[in-house]
Amino acid sequence: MNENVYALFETRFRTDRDAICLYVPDGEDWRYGDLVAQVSRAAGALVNLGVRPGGRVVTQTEKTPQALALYLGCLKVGAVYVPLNTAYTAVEMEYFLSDAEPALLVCDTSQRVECAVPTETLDASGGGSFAERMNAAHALEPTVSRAADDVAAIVYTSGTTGRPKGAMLTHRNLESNARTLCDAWGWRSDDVLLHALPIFHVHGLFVALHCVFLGGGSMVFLPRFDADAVIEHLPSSTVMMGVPTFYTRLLGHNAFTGDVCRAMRLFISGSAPLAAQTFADFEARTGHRILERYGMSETLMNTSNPLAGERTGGTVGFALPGTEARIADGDRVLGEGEIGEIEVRGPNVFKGYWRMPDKTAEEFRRDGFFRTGDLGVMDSEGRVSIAGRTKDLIISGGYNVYPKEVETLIDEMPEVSESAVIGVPHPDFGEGVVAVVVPRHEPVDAAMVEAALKDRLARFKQPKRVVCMVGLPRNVMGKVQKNALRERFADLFA
Ligand code: MLC
Ligand code: AMP
Repeated sequence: MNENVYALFETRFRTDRDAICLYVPDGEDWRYGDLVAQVSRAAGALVNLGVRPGGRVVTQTEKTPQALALYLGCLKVGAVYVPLNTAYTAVEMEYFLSDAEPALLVCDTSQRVECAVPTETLDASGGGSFAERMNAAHALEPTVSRAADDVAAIVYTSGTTGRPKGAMLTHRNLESNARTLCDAWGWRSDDVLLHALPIFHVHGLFVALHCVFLGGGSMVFLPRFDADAVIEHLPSSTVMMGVPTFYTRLLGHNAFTGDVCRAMRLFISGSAPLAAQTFADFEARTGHRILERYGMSETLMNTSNPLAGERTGGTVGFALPGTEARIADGDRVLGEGEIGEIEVRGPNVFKGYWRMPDKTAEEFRRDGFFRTGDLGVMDSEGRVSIAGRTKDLIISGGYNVYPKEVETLIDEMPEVSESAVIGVPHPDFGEGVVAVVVPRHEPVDAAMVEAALKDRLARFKQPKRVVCMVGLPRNVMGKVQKNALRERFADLFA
């Protein structure tokens, strides 16, 4: 049996050929028949370019229907899809390309760099050399056979120490989570998903798209989150998924009213903590209780508040069916009400880190549970609340920023003696990146840090504020006390 997850999607697409799949504002809508045809052409183009089953295809492209066809085309030919944030600089890309050793890179023309990897372009307009190759290619059939355990995608997540790690997600991971979420969120064939997330992270790519691919319905395919555009399309949508920043930005708009949400049945939030106040304000404004769920690149979705039943602000709900969740402290599994690390096990949990067997082994317990690095607590009914992180990580607007990566670059500045990068409350991004810098002699300002990081670090990772101190607070072991810094600078963005 072919366990390629695209084979499953394709069966559905073919039965719904005439139904609209993508509503594309300022562009042509795509029916499922169009999608199938374009995916088969993308697959043909990939094979013509020498992509073989198991070969990696790295993409750094804007969000277009053609980019979607490229993603599914990779699945169809049995290749491994490796999506990357469009904000990454050429310097950051170099690492990903050397680590993934792809057979092909597809990027925006403006981001094309000299490199040894065969490169094609796909632009925001849907044009570019890859689009031309798609048009010229013969449709490739049938979908290449894959086993459930074969890798379908590698999603890079940064390490708290060292270089980013590629999480290998299998066809089974993608399929099982898609089925679980369709079921848990009551996906309907008449649902219209308002899709405003980027498609280079698991939230916008797998969680959002796969519900539509498997469960049916259509999506309004917005190139990015823009509050005005979202408000314009909400009245014709039934479901939206977003990071908390989407919801705080909508609440900041007078035009965002209960009436605008009249056709909506479900708002889902994840990727970062949804403030209890946002949950309450949203309900007061619209009558909708946002459904919060919890996941990560390595595990896809782990827990969710219920569709029917009590959705509680400040919690991420129950382990999804098929997924086990527990709270642990080292080898000890903790009881209700005790705070510890969240560990998960199930068909949603990834296969391991690409070419990093040691790192993989470190993150798994002997009984197969994966250590998430998130702190949580479980109540007597099994409802999980996130209580913090064991990993030194900042989540800004749903994007992860690893302080270590930023500190390393700041510490290389000749003017800097040492630095500590922290996240503090930010009204728009949830957490804002702050660099606390100890200068060698003269004060160091934001412009100097910005100049040093400009070409080396994606913009969203760069500090939004730089403050100078004569020394960093340390404990008796000599470790920088980031908690003290976070407290001291808690009001920086207030
Ligand atoms: C953009 N900027 C950010 C930022 N996004 N800075 C910090 N954090 C962010 N998230 C910067 C830009 O570089 C720019 O800087 C300025 O802010 C404005 O840029 P913009 O392009 O106008 O921003 P905008 O398009 O409004 O983007 C904000 C956003 C976007 C929140 C809409 O970041 C977004 O779509 N986030 C979603 C992330 C996501 O999908 N996460 C899922 C991960 S998967 P300047 O200085 O140049 O002006 C995961 C697992 C799970 O976590 O459970 O889901
Ligand atoms: P990523 O590595 O980009 O997939 O980010 C995964 C991380 O996002 C998790 O380990 C959590 O720290 C965080 N996260 C995801 N969903 C939630 C949520 N609902 N509440 C709090 N944190 C979340």
